[in-house]
Order: sequence, then C-alpha cells, then structure tokens
Amino acid sequence: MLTFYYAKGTSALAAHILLEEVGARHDLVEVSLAEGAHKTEAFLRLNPKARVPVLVTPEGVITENPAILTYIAATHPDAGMLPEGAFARAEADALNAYLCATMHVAFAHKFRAARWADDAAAQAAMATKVADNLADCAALIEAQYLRGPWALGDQFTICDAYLALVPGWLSKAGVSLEAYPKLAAHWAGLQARPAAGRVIAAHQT
Ligand SMILES: N[C@@H](CCC(=O)N[C@@H](CS)C(=O)NCC(=O)O)C(=O)O
Repeated sequence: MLTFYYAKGTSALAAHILLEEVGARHDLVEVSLAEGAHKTEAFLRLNPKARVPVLVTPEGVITENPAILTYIAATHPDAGMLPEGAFARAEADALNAYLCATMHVAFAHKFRAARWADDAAAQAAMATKVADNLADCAALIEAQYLRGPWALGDQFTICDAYLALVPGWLSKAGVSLEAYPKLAAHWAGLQARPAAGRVIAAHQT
C-alpha cells in the first residue's frame, strides 16, 4: 500500500495523476502548506526538505517528482507508463529532469525568491524575470519535447503526467498557454482522460 502526501495546486498534481492513471492502491494525506503542516516534526521526519509531494512505500520514503513518477510506473508495469528501451528511457528522463531542475526552479523564483536572496530588491528583480524564463521553457518544450499526441508519441508516459504542471506554472506567471499550440492541445488531452481529468479537477477546487 502507498501513502501519498500532497497539496492541491502544487507539483504534487503530477504524481497524483499517475497514481490514478495506473490504478495504484493508495491513501491520500493532504498537507496544508498555508498552515505550515510541511514544517512539523512529523512531516520533516518523512521529508527533511519540507516539500510535497512525498510517497511512502512499503520499501521506504520517496521524494522528488521524477523519482516518484518512475517508482509508480515501475511498480505498475502493466500500465505501460515507462517508455521501453534505453534511449527512450533517457529521453523521458531528460524531459523530466528539465521540468524538475530548470522549469520548476524558474517558476519558484516568482513566489520563493527569498530562497536565493535576502535583499528585497534582488527578490523583486528575480520575480520580474519569471515570465520571460517560463516563456523560453515553454517554447523549448513546444519545439523539442512534444511529438504528439503525447510527449514521446503515441504512448502516454510519466512525462505526460509531469507536463500537467506546465499550464499552471505559465498561468501563474502571466504567460498565455495559447501561444503554445502543442502544449495547449496536450493540456486539453490530459483533461479529457478520465483519471487525469478527475485529478486535475480535484486540484482546482
Ligand atoms: N524538486 C521537488 C520540488 C518540490 C516542491 O518545491 N514542492 C513545493 C510545492 S510545488 C513545496 O512543497 N513547497 C513548500 C515550501 O516551499 O515551503 C520535486 O520535484 O518534488
């Protein structure tokens, strides 16, 4: 049995979608970031980084979106969420690494600039760069990473669950999704899937 710690409106959406897509048996624990529930002693024992998502598995605790997505997919092989073959796996890893280490971090500069600078002017300067940086990330994904209908082609994979975060990041940064037709079509396709659509709607309440 799995236990998934998440908060609505956060990057936990990606793994939550995958849990439902593969039909994984899991318990949900909603963590209130607003109330600081991710900074309690009990939560920090699970994830000393004080972040969601967290997946508690029979083998131990997993943090970081790419790792959680890969674990869920690998433990539910019949769902076919991991691309087959070394090269295709590396392509999936490259996109997920880009989302985790570049685009998510670029977005975090809007609301979490205090992580990188104490100076208020420096924080404001970082926040003003976010829209441009996210527009660049979206353009790169649009050009390089969306074969259609899904990221890697016909197979829906872990990358597609992770890409569900992109429209929210763009919207919160004031960047129009409509400027990226492939990303917009991908978002519409995600919402049309029964499991993914259900989770996306639940995260919007
Ligand atoms: N690299 C991590 C990032 C996780 C992350 O930044 N989570 C945010 C929500 S999207 C969080 O928990 N923030 C709480 C805080 O910054 O206090 C991952 O991909 O899982």
